[in-house]
Amino acid sequence: MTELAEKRVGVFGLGVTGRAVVEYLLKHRARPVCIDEASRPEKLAELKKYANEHGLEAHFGDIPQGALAGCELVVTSPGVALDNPLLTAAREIGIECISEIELAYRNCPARLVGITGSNGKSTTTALLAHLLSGFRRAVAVGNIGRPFIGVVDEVGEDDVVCCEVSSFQLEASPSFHPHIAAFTNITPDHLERHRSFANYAAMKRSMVKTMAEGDSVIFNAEDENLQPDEFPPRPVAFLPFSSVGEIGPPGAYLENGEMIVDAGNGEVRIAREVLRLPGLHNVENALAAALAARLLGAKKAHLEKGLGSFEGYEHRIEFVRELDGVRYYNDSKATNPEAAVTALKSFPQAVVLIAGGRDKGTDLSEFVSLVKQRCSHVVLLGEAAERFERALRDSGYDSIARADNLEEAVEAARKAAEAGEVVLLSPACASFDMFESFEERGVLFKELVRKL
Ligand code: UMA
Repeated sequence: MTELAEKRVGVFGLGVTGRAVVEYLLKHRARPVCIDEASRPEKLAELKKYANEHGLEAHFGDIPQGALAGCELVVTSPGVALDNPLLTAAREIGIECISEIELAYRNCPARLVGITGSNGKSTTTALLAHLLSGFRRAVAVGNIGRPFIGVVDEVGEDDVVCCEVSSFQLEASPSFHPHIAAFTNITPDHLERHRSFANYAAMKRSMVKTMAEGDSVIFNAEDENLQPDEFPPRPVAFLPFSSVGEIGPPGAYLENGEMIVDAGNGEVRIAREVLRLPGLHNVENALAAALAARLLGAKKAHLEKGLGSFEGYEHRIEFVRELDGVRYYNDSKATNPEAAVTALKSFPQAVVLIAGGRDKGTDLSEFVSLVKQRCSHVVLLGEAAERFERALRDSGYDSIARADNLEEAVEAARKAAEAGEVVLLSPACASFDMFESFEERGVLFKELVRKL
């Protein structure tokens, strides 16, 4: 437990994470000192309103260098890079700077599962909580959109916290210790922050650094970056999963239309078709979640019922509506090219793709190749539009339109799509050039599609 009463605690960033931290600190009688570097006037006005309503000491916009000087602890938001000058200055004068998930971990009595990877981690997190909730109390938190700190006071020792963990959150989490860690896959993402793929992959794998005897690491056996000898050495059990071929025991795999799951406590077989989510990537997510669920006591009946009733995750290949024989899907959560590739692979029909947003500078070769194979037309928007268009045209693909905003993009996609085709928003980019979050982008897309 962190003793917080009467302590001045810095809160860096007042987004979803920072606000949950503020509420926790106030409840535990600490004195939050909030800083946020936002500069847009509307955002500043909204931050000031929040700070006034909660009676907070707060500094916004251009923050004075010593703003955090009197704090005993600083809790940072994931979007704030560790080398931010204000954080560096705080560390230089001996102030501990930690992530929100670290603060939550230090104060959480529940069993903890950490789920990370470049893609599939939100679905796996939501699915695991769903599987567990058939027989014990479980919550899905973390990068999925609900901060971990917000549930710490609600859970007990017998509950399970399923925490989706991003590489950003791991940066300032020295003692964060899941009892079970699951890794879906690692492909290049967030290189603008981590500078190289090697750094990014190592940051992800660092989630196991505190794990101990009796703990388990679930990993995708087909991913060369997730082999056991790539991880920091720890005395843990490694449980592989594979959608390609037999593995283990212990392990989980797909064979002849069956998902075979053995976490070292007996084999369970479940028909592939029980799972309602499309695509092989969702089989992988299900295998990972099923292994974790078995370790936490799920029986065959719990898995069967849970896998069969899971509807998927909002903003991830989410069906919106059918109009004039065209099916519209919202995949706003696809914030990198690999996620968009996965989405494109899950449709047998031709796709009119809406893509673009804040560019992360990642490699586009596989994305370009999938667009050429699967897309009848592409509508590009946002900061990335230029680079994406160049990459596509250089490869000989030229059924491309540009849109200034999402409304125009939806309209252009509607005009281009023919009956039997799919219109898919799968941006392959972050949303922050035009939206507050991928959720806001997805919600607007659905609204626009429903109005067509
Ligand atoms: N800010 C600064 N200085 C900075 C950066 C941000 O002052 O250098 C301020 C901004 O002005 C803003 C606030 O900090 O007011 C935003 O903080 P944030 O960017 O950490 O965002 P939150 O709203 O707290 O949302 C974060 C995650 N955002 C990021 O990692 C960028 C959300 O993941 C997560 O759902 C939420 O915490 C709850 O845990 C989003 C995401 O894109 C979905 N994640 C990446 C991904 O999935 O690929 C990692």
